[in-house]
Amino acid sequence: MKIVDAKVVVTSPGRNFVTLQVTTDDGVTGLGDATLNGRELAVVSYLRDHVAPLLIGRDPHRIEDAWQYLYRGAYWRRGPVTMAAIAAVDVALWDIKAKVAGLPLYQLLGGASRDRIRAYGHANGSSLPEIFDSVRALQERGYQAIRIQSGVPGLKSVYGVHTTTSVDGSAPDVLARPVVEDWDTAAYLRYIPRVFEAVRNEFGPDLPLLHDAHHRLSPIEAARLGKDLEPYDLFWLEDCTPAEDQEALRLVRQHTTTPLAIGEVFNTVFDYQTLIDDRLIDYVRSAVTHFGGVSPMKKLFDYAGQRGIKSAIHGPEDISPVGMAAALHLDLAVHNFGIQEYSGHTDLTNEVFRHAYTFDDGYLHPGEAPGIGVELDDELAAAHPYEPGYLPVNRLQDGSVHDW
Ligand code: CS2
Ligand code: MG
Repeated sequence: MKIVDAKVVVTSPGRNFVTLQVTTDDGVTGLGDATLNGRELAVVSYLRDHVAPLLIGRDPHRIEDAWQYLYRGAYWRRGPVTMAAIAAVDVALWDIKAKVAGLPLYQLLGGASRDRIRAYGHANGSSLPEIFDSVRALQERGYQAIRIQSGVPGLKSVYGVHTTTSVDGSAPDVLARPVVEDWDTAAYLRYIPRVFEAVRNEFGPDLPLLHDAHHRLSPIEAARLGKDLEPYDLFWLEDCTPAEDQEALRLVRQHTTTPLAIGEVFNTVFDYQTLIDDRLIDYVRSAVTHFGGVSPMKKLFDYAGQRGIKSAIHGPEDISPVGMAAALHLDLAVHNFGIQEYSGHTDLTNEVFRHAYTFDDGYLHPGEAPGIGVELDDELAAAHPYEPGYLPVNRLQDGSVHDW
C-alpha cells in the first residue's frame, strides 16, 4: 500500500479548521486535524510545502517511522506549528490503518477500558445570574461536570466570557487585528472565590466544578487562588500560571490541595517532564492536534499514569471534529482517563465533518465506525473558505500586554 496524495483542506464553517487528507493507492483515505487557532496558515504551509511532498510513495502502515522521520528528520523540532503538522499525519495514518483493519481506532489502542467518556462543558457569565443560567443550560444538555468562567467587576472583556468588545477602542475587525481584552489580577483574585461560593450555594457540593486561570497568575498569586478555592472543592484549577515555567507549579503545590491541570499549550513530553516526575500536576491537558498525534499522546498518558496523573484532553471548539474524534478513541482506551473537555461544534461544522462520535447524558463515545469515524464533505468545506482570525490580546490597566 502506498500514499498517493496528501491534501491540506482549509475550511471556515464559522471558524477556521485545517485538515490533512491522505489517500492511498487502494483509495483508502485518512484525516488528521492541524488547526492552530490564530496561526492556521503557518501550519498549512508547513504541511503543504514541507511535509506533504515527503509522504508520497510512503507505506501508510509505517506510522511510528513516519512520526520519527518528520520529528527527527526536520532537525528543527518541537513547537506548536511543527507538532500540529506531525499530528495531522499521525492521525491520518492511524485512521487509514484502522479502516484497513475494519476496526474503530480504539480497538488498535488496546480496546475499551471503559464504556463511556465523561465530558465537561463551559459555563460563563458577567454576573452570578448569568452564570447560574449558563450552568442550568449545560445541565439540561446533560453535562455532569462544568467549567465556570466569570467576568470581573470593573473589567470590560475577559477570557471565557463571550464578548467581542475591544477595550482599546479599535474596531474589533477580526479580519485585521486581535480583539483587545482587559485584565486586573487583584480584582480577579478578590472576586473569583466569591463566584465559586455562590455557585456551590446554588448547585450544592457534588457538582464537579472546574476553572481555567488561563496562564494569568504569578506563582504566589496562583497559590493564593488555589488556597482560597479549597472550600469549594474544585475538580481542578487549570493553567494557573504561564505553563512553560514548570518550576512555578512547585510553589503552588506547596500551598494548596486544589487539583492542578496544565498543558494545552504543550506539544512534547519534555514540556511536562518536571511536572510529571515531581507530581506537580494532576491532569495533563494537551490536545492530540497540538501534541504530535495519537502516537505521542498514548506514550504521554502511559508516562503520566506511572505517577497517578490522569488524562484531560483539550477539547474546545477550535479543535476540529477530526481532532475530537481522535481524542475520544484514546479516552476510551487508556486506563488513566480523567475527563474530556467538550465544547461541541456548530451544526454547519458537524455537516462539514460528519462524525460517528456521540454525546449523550454528559458522556461521549467515539462510535464503532472503522478508523476515527469522521468523513469530510469536500464540497461543503470548499464553500466556506479561510477567514483571517486572531485570538484576543490582553492588556493591563496601564496598557502593558499580559497573558490572555
Ligand atoms: C481554553 C481554550 O478550553 C480551554 O481550556 O484554554 O479555549 C483556549 O482558550 C483556546 O483553545 C485557544 O485557542
Ligand atoms: Mg484552558
